[in-house]
Amino acid sequence: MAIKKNIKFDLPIGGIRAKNMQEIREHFTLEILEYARNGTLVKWLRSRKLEDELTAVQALLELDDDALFSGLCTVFSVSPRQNLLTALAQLRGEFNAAKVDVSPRQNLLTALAQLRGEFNAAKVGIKPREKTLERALSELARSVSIASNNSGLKEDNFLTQAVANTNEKITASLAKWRADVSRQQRNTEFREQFGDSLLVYVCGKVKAGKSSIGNYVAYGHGDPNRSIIDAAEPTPEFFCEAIAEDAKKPEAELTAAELEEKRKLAAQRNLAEQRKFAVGACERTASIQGFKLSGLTWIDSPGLHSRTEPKGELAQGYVDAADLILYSMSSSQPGRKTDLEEIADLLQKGKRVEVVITRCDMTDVDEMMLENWFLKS
Ligand SMILES: Nc1nc2c(ncn2[C@@H]2O[C@H](COP(=O)(O)OP(=O)(O)O)[C@@H](O)[C@H]2O)c(=O)[nH]1
Ligand SMILES: [Mg+2]
Repeated sequence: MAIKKNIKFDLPIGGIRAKNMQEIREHFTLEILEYARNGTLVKWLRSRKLEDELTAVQALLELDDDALFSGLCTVFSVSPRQNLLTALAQLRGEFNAAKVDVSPRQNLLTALAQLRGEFNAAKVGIKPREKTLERALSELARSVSIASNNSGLKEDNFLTQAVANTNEKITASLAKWRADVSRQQRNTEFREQFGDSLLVYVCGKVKAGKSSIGNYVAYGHGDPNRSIIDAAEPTPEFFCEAIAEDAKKPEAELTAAELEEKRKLAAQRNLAEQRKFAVGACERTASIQGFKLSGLTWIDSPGLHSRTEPKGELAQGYVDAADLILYSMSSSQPGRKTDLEEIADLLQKGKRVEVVITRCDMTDVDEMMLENWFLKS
């Protein structure tokens, strides 16, 4: 005959682990109902040898939830007032949890939806203005060239050299303006792929928490499971782009190492199809992943200074076109020399950079080792 073992265990309830009836009474919450239904309460009473209560609870199990709960209140001598207070405390906890869930990300989504509307409205007037600007620049260039060729002055006139110098300066300024305009246009064309949304580019070292932040913005969760992904509303649209030059060569021309890299890239692309960023992945492929959500395009760069750091034009294109660069650093190793150099470089390019410190919730192993070392010495 099998012997039933009644191993003692504490009942997690109302934020504590109850060892006796009094602790349950003082921390009584609706959790008790679930414990009664799934058999945990019966096991707990049996393990504590509380025979009378055990019999009473077993007799209640046929009842519906309301009757069962009020019966459990009687068994545990919980007064209706106490009952009310615990219900209120539980409600407050639920409100707080809901608040945490809704506020920052929901606010961001609302702001982004609004932003998309503003982008669309602004776009309507941009094309004609660009054409007007282009016409004015061509007209100016033509006038300068006519003026420089027809000054009407004799070659030995002392003003001839002054006019030539001035024209040279004007021509140089014009060339610079034209270069600025065409760079701006290239950015605009590049940006058109993103539906003119707010472009956020996340960079930082490998394991700095970049992908987790991206997933949080996309789904409200750092590493969402399938059900969170399927239920997401609005739905982020994930994409992946190869930036390694090798990725464009025909397979027959690739070396074994390049082929391997290409295979990894395909795996990475697969991850993009998973509709989230891979968290904790050791990035070894040069690819850029991102998602579009409402008025936002979010780009997750592979870690900077990683072995296959992207130096391609595409990565640079994203950086140039980005409205905001989030520079992520782990709180265990913030502000390393290379991080600061990278940030200084971005700031010099006139980019708006915000630093995000991740893993603030964690005690680093190094800190713990240091503490132990101090204790020992
Ligand atoms: N505890 C904690 N872990 C984090 C945090 N951010 C990221 N992680 C973990 O750190 C590891 C690396 O994160 P990941 O987002 O893949 O970094 P990435 O390489 O910069 O994209 C993963 O195991 C994450 O779960 C955080 O704020 N707190
Ligand atoms: Mg990552």
